[in-house]
Amino acid sequence: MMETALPNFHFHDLHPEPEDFHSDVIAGLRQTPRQLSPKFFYDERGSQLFDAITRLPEYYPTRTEIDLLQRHGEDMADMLGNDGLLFELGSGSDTKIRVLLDALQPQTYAPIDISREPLRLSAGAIAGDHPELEVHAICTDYSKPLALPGVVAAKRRSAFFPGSSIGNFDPGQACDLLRRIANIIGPEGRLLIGVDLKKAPSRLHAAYNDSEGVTAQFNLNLLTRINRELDADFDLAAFRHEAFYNAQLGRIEMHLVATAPQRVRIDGCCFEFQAGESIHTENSYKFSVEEFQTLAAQAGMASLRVWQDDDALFSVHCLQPV
Ligand code: AVJ
Repeated sequence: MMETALPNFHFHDLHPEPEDFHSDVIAGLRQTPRQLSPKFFYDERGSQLFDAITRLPEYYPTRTEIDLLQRHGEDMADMLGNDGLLFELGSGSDTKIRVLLDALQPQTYAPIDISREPLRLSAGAIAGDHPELEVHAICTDYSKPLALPGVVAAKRRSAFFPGSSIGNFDPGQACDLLRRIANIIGPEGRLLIGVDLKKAPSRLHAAYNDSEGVTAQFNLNLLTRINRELDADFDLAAFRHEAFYNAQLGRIEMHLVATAPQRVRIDGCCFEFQAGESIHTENSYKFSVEEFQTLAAQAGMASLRVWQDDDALFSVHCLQPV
């Protein structure tokens, strides 16, 4: 591949366990209620579908966050500082980092993602377009403890964690993840993090039940991936997408609901589904500014600045370990 020949592009494959998918799926489907991790959505097709979601009229987070980065990029760059090392967690799409790189001039950009080929492509393209930037792409699962390659250890460090991906984690896990990020960036480091805000449930509902059914395809693609990679026989026509706002827990929940009783085989294991039984595939927590500041404080981070749009749809926080 041409990108790998670029002198400023380095790819560190930390080989996120391929067996994880197999055992996580089997273990998750054996639980009551059944569940699958949203980190598995992003195979090639899933990443394409997520990209399509970000362009939907109902899905406000991506365009609102990009607009915040465009409007306040200089302010953000002032908070993060130039010439250092910028990590990015879960860099599925490169649009946001490109906007940030227009304002910020880091010496090194180190995107971390579990999806190997999309990471290679987007990081390689950035290296090609920014010959002065050292790009160290790191293929690993950032939801697990990180052992980062030595080449990216030194220097003034900051991290960029856009998209409200933090909302995928339960509060306890989110706190652990923020703590790990704080350890990676160190006491002088800064974290720029996108956080989706609480708002009218109808607005949230529309964002996860789009009229074109793209979110439904994205959710159902998880079963397609299991069929292909784990030698399973899910009948996709027998599951439907469900997404709703759980106000008590402050989160959107996505489920795949069996529309009829059925039996599914996954690599020799048999699973029986009753009609109406669901597989919980994703949580997407929503925060007020104060709620997120409280969470950050529990992880040992202080919120130095918060940017939000005029309609209070989305926020970007700059955090620092305390
Ligand atoms: C990538 C986790 C931020 O929760 O909004 C979009 C994923 N799921 N539509 C989100 C998603 C359904 C997205 N995050």
